[in-house]
Amino acid sequence: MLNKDISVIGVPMDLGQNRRGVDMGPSAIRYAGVIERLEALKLNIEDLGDIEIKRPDRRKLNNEGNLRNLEEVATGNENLALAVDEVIKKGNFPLVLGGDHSISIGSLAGISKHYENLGVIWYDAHADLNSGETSPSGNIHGMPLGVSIGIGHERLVKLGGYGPKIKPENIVIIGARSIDEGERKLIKEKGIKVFTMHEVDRLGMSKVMGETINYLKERTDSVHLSLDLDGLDPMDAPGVGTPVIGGLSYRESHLAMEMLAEAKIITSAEFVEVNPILDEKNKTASVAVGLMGSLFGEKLL
Ligand code: HAR
Ligand code: MN
Ligand code: MN
Ligand code: MN
Repeated sequence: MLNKDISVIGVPMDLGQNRRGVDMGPSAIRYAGVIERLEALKLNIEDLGDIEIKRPDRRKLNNEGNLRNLEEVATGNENLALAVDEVIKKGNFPLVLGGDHSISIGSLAGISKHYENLGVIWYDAHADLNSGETSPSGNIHGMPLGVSIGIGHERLVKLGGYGPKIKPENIVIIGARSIDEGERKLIKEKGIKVFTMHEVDRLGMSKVMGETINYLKERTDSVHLSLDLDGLDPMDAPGVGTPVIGGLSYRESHLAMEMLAEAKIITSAEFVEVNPILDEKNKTASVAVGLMGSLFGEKLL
């Protein structure tokens, strides 16, 4: 990792989906020792605390236009975008702790204007390329990557005052195994690079990451890592709202982070979808913290 100055931002957001508890993700990750773990690597860590997320009366929330809690999700993400923007302005590395994956909309709004050609690694069981038109659930946490390339509601696509944020060819999705029909179409139409579980099985994680790193080095000037804990297998990361069997292992995930650390290409990161209510003794938060350790250069020997 080139940047040794890290700013941690928590986002207690659960409005991008239906299940309670993911708003406690930042607390669970802090409790699992993220600050201490990174300090042990001789990095300069500041913890900016949590972004303010409104706590509306759940009974009054609606699902207008198949976009659940659109206004609340957008407002929270505007706050996050401002905070992330400040962190980059002062030259720090933003490390964002979720919260459901809708927070990627705010992260990318704060990050992408600082670079000509931001790349994104989307480590996830899902492609998160839905819009109100294609989503089977209306949950905005299934839409942030689509929003980033300009597909979806104006309120989200233009969040932070500009958009789209990312070029489709600057995206690499890793670990996908639950892809909706509309997402499949979009992947083909836009030529988005995806290593599904099939490719991970066939090539192995070492080759997948090698190809990912080369691909992004050729065309981007910075890379945001968006790591959804449900990218991992539910046996290793049970505390997530939308688990999908047959995922990336704990070891594969550490290897991926270690290779990113060696390649020194990551300039910002978020770890999302940790839900301590659904977890087993904070296992998923601990796994997340371990992966952050590897991403920031922790070695076994
Ligand atoms: N694709 C489904 C939907 O749009 C499921 C979304 C998955 N949830 C997440 N995001 N955790 O990766 O509703
Ligand atoms: Mn996701
Ligand atoms: Mn997911
Ligand atoms: Mn979820």
